[in-house]
Amino acid sequence: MTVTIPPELIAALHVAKKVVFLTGAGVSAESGIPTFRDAMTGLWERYSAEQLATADAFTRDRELVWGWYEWRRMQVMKAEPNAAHRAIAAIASQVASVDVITQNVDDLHERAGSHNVLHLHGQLNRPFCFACRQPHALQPGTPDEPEGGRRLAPPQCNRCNGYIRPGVVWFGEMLPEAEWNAAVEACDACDVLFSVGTSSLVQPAAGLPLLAARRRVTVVQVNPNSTSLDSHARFNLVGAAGVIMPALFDAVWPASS
Ligand code: BV8
Ligand code: ZN
Repeated sequence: MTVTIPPELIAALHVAKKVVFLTGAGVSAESGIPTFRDAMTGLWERYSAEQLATADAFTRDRELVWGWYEWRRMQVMKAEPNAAHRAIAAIASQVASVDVITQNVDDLHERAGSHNVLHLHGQLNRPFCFACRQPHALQPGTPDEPEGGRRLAPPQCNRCNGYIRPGVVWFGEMLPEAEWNAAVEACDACDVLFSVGTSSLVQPAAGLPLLAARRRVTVVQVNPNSTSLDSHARFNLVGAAGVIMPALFDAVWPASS
């Protein structure tokens, strides 16, 4: 599939001083990580992500929720960053300032070489105690397989004996303040904002590209499907991030590719 990058976008990136990437589950799709709203597969098909990604679900059935997150963490450990993660990391060596803001809880941006990634929704590899919030050090190596394929008892806190919960932000929970403020600041100051692989459904993250759009800076969406951002983006690059992002890098910085 040949990807055409609009010349105006190439020109904008040649002079950009500050580029922001807001990414969602779609940027990890080509690493084999199912997106958040993809039908929940296999063992989890009768649950919806929205149902399980809540403190309520953990209170009701901590072993089911811990088993789901450990299964996801194991998928990420077995996955590799894809060409989209790598292109985003490579762009950081071409532009004065790049901020990567992600809704994803995996570490694939970091493993592709991106630095200071802002995780708005937490991280799978940062669990903490549900009761006293003390961080919990995970055992090295791949997590246990959930027993019977689904349930796994969460570890307990060595300070208060409370149950350890996944290090993610659940629905109804506040986003981490420092990351949120840094993300707003970056979107308020950027010359170009890319929204890559997100359905633009979850708030308040979905509002970030609008901070750039209302300043009339260049907003670029990379997604095979339409989202509510379509009408606010100056460029809608329709397709897979793993195809479009490397093609964009080659079009803008041919000498470096
Ligand atoms: C909050 C961590 C303040 C957990 C996540 C009504 C009722 C109830 C709540 C609300 C409501 N209206 C608004 C809310 C608030 C709620 C919300 O937005 N709900 C939505 C569903 C309407 N938000 C919150 O609760 C947030 N907190 O508001 O706090 C507050 C506090 C107290 C009391 C009241 C308010 C917290 C939100 C964070 C939730 N946690 N994740 C976990 O991962 O398990 S969100 C979850 O969705 C993931 O992080 C995911 O990243 C994120 C967004 O989804 P996407 O990343 O976009 O993934 P998705 O599958 O949706 O889309 C993938 C996209 O990729 C698609 O567009 C697809 O086309 C594209 N794609 C596919 N393949 C590719 C591709 N693109 C490129 N290349 C490809 N190859
Ligand atoms: Zn504790």
